Amino acid sequence: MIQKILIANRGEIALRIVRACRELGIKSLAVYSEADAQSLHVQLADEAICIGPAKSADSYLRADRIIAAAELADVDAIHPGYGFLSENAKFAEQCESCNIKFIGPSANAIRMMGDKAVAKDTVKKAGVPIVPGSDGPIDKEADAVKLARKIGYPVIIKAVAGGGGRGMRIAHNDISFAKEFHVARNEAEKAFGNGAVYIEKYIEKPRHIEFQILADSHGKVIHLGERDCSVQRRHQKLIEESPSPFLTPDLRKRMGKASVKAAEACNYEGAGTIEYLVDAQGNFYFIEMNTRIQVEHPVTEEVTGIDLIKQQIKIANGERLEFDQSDITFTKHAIECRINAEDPARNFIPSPGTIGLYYAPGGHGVRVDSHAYSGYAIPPYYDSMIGKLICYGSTRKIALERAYRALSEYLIGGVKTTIPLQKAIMSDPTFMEGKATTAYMEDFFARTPSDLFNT
Ligand code: MV4
Repeated sequence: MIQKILIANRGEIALRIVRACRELGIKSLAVYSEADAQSLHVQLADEAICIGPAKSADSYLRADRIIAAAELADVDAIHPGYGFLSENAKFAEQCESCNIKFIGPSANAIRMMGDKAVAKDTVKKAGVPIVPGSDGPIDKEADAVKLARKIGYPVIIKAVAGGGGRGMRIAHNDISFAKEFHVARNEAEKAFGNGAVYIEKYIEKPRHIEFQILADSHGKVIHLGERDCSVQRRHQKLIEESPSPFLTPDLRKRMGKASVKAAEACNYEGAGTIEYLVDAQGNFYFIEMNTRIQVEHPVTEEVTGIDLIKQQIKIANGERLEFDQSDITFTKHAIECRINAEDPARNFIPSPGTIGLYYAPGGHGVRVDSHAYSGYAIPPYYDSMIGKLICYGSTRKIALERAYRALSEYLIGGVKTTIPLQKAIMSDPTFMEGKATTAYMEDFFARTPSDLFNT
């Protein structure tokens, strides 16, 4: 029985896990870097141990120090949150070898889904649609052109060692293919020290839609619906919502079934997310599986009423899921706006500093997951996200209006934030009509005067 959990993370997700532990009557141990000594999760956890200097490489990424703290405080489990070591198979194994439960899937599932080629092969065998393309890396231009013709232009050339949008080139015909193929290989070699590339059918202006999965250790797997994460800037999600304004009930059912099959194919345990690209015709293609809880998990929590962090802990405790697929209802609409301490007037570079006046919005249908407070010094060493505003209601229109109202109330003095940008998006007709694809932000910035979100 898990009685004490070490939280191997920081910021709002560490606070989120402290809160879930508190409600479950489980003790929480916060680990923190010297830069986070005044962070809220340190103050609210039952116990706290400093594991090193500010730099993540010397603290939050130091598996040895985290496990030493776990042993010192005699914890039963470690919750990795997201980022840092949350998808590090070796760390998961180290926890298990020290008889500490890693709250997440097996190291094997992390490893399988962490290798893009193995992940695609695994889900393809389970009958999940993947983007048509080369079977792994392709290095002869003649073979590549032949395949490009077979797939049908346009095609996208991706670096094997790339990811997150880095090392991608698009070709529209044989002529451009020859050029882009070599450019992609040279850029990959320079950027990642690995020039291997693969090709796929290019999905034009796709939506990025992901499905939340929950799987217990007794073989039961269910899905908790989707999150539309198409509004991204430079591959960083800005807004996530559920349900997707684009999915039809039939498409939702088919994608939900595919997601459960993907999780079953890797003997998944815990909370996981299957990511897809969806084209304008409603074809969906697997891109990757995330073997961790995600930043945007509150969107699913507010739509389904299920506390995902508590579920992770219960599953790690060996408990059976207490619901069936038929019990999962999608009666609300939720929208999450990520609040980053970034300066829109300076191309959204991080804007660390000390928060002055701080007032979080509230009222019906408003949730704020944040570790910010008045007087908090935002450290410059970590991700610039300082909170998440989740607004929900019985319809998308209510959720949208509520988000705009809540953003208008949200006061964070002393630092620049993305609040003005979020307000501009919430009142943008294209977004309000549910027409945003992954091409939306580029189009938004091209047509929106910057003084609308630079205030
Ligand atoms: C694609 C694509 C279109 N066609 N693959 C970008 C990062 C990585 N997650 C996958 N990405 C894409 N892969 C094919 N075959 C378009 C993107 C893409 C994208 C995907 C999801 C969310 C935002 C995106 C922004 C630009 C491009």
